[in-house]
Amino acid sequence: MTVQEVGQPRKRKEDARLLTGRTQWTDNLTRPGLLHVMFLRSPMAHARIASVDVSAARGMPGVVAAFSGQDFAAEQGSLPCAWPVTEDIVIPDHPPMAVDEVRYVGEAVACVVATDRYRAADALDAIEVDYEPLPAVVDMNEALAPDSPKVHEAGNKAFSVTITSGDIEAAFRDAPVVIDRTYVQQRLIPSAMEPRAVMADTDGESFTVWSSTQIPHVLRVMLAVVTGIPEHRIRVIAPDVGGGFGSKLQVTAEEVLCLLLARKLGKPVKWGESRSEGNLTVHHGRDQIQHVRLAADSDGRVRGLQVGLLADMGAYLMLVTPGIPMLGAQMFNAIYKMDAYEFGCTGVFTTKMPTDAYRGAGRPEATFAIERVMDELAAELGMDPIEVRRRNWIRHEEFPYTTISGLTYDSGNYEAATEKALALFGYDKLRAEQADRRDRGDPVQLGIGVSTFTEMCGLAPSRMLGEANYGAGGWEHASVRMLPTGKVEVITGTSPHGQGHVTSWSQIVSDALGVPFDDITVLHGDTAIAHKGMDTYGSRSLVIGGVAVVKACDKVREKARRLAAHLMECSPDDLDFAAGAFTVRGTEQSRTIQELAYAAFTAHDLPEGVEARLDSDATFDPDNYSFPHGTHLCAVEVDTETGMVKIRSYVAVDDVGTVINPLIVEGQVQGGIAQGIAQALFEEAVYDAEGNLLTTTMADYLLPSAADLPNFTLDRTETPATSNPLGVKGVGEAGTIASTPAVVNAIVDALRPYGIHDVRMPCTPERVWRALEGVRR
Ligand code: MCN
Repeated sequence: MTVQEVGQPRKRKEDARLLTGRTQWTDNLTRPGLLHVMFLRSPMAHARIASVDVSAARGMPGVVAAFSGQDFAAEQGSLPCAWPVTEDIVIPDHPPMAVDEVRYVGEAVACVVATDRYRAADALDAIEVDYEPLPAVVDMNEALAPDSPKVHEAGNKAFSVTITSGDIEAAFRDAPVVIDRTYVQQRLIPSAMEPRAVMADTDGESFTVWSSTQIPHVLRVMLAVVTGIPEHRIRVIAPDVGGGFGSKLQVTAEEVLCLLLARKLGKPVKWGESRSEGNLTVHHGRDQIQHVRLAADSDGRVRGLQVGLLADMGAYLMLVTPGIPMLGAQMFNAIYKMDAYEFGCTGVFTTKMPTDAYRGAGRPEATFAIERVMDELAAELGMDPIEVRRRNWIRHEEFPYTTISGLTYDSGNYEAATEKALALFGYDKLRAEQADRRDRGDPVQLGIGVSTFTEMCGLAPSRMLGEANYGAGGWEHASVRMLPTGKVEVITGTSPHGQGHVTSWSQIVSDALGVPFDDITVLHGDTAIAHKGMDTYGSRSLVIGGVAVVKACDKVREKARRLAAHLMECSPDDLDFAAGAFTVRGTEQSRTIQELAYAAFTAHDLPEGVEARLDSDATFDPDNYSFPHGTHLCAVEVDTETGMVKIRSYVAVDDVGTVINPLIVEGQVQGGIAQGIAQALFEEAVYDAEGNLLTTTMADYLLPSAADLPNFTLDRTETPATSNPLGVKGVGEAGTIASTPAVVNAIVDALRPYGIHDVRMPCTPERVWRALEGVRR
């Protein structure tokens, strides 16, 4: 009997190699004669560059070359923004190396190429830059004031959008309850385990770029567009990539400059980022001010929702910077039914590192706001927060459901996930304990936080991306080829950097073709091998790339069926396929798929129209997004004397449709929750008024370790997606999106008796303590 692979908690094929270091991170790679690049970075947030003198650096030991922005000016182009969200958006020129003006601390102004990185670093000190300081613009509200200094000539507003659905005025008119809140999504710094690294080489004609990137395919196209080097002369390889969380969904200055340096010098060059350099110059995440108004009836029914965002773009628009807040535009209404919805967003330039995609990208922000406000509504009405949600959410029998913001959710069961979570959490018992602690005036109060989230992922149907003015499609490609010996090579256009595609794609193929799991290999991340792809982000890989794999397998199986019918002299319709073999119905006569692979390879006796080799390709473009959902519950103990918050228990019941690999899914949810809790409690990128980043090291930017986090209780419900043949929904960002409001809701719940109804993130002991001091006074 063959075991169905889909659903098995297979350990990841890639891990033995990755965990023992027998692997290839970009920074481990070398080439004969490799030279090392270091960048000199602006210490000023905003300044005119009067002059850059690299001549002394050129004379330093080991230095091969040194360049300023002026030296690249004619060839470096402008870093791309692929998502002009409005017709009149301002997209400023973005030179990879600053030429005339710097607009954030960390912007590259010069570079040194030397025989080793230490000599390159030493020579940076010999470069003279004459800066003429200009005023920094750090705060979004100040940036929008008419007399604000300008980040760019065109002003500090990048774009403005308003979307309305339903009669918003009617929804608020005479509404018995209106909740009006402002929330701050602090700026975060993505911290992948492997910092960025780039190597570039040339044979004089063609170029190879190795980069620790999530997007080798997109990068190749963009490098060609930016530098003018013909696309067919560029090969991009993403070797093993140690995480990205969206931060490597980017076309970076360093990638462009390393490619240009390889061309200038005709030699291989490499740059590897230090952690502090990364904190300054990896694109940042979040950074929004959210003004949220919710109108409801006195029984808790939501009538309407109004959202106004200020989104900090930083100094430039990078690959998808303006699209990030727009990814939340249709998500604030979440799982709730309502009569009217209005969303407005203004993108603002400041003299800070640009923001862009960071795990969840726009959807954690939206989920935070609505889940916080639903708790506020419950508090206002004296209702249980679960009950308020129940009164408003889409019931399972109502799917497919088109929401007020215009998305059609294909399937879901919020009731089932919530019931399961409540039982695992011991909700009633915890509420009883909470009441008891309140009655006793216990200095350590208990808070309970709820987050019943959904998200839209699986980015994305190409047609919808077109409607949103995005510069590319959202399809994905796969090739499946059976080798002569019956083994299988899968080539995927996705570019895993920690998500385990090699394992889950093997499970999918094993079931589809009836070949053993260990007989399958998965190749990816090299544009010369995987020639077509849209890469990995937006929890898209399984729901699009995995489905492309299924479709390629379907074609391989059908080809094998025709060959089997020919060899066994029957009609293809008379063949049953099971456990990797075609059997003539009602007989013992059969051929295994491995035998057919060999027969296709020898091609001695092929039917008309069947080509040698058992292989096929497929490109899949979904009709809809993917809508995973779940219920996350968090219990915190808040010490009202010290402000210390301790997560006592955390339960997450996620519904990601059919599960390919439960171990991987659990790992994804686990890591995602950790990242969401990090926003709630620990992390914040802090700039001072002059635009200096104060959190350049891990001593200042508090990334939680395992020791800072509790054990999570994880479980699932499975409501299959109806929008793809596997029934799967994405999971890569779910935990991050769900968890932040669950934690903050819990903290606020603990403090409500003290008259507190918000604590700004991250809810550090100092912030909690100050909030309490504020009301005590
Ligand atoms: N999976 C599954 N069953 C499901 C859903 C997913 O078995 N119903 C499996 C998939 O087969 C895949 C993994 O879970 O092996 C994640 O799948 P998916 O949800 O499609 O997400 P992507 O592979 O597209 O990964 C992107 C997503 C994003 S957007 C961020 S950010 C993120 C994340 O993945 N960054 C990560 N998880 C990360 N994990 C690691 N280790 N490192 C990162 O940088």
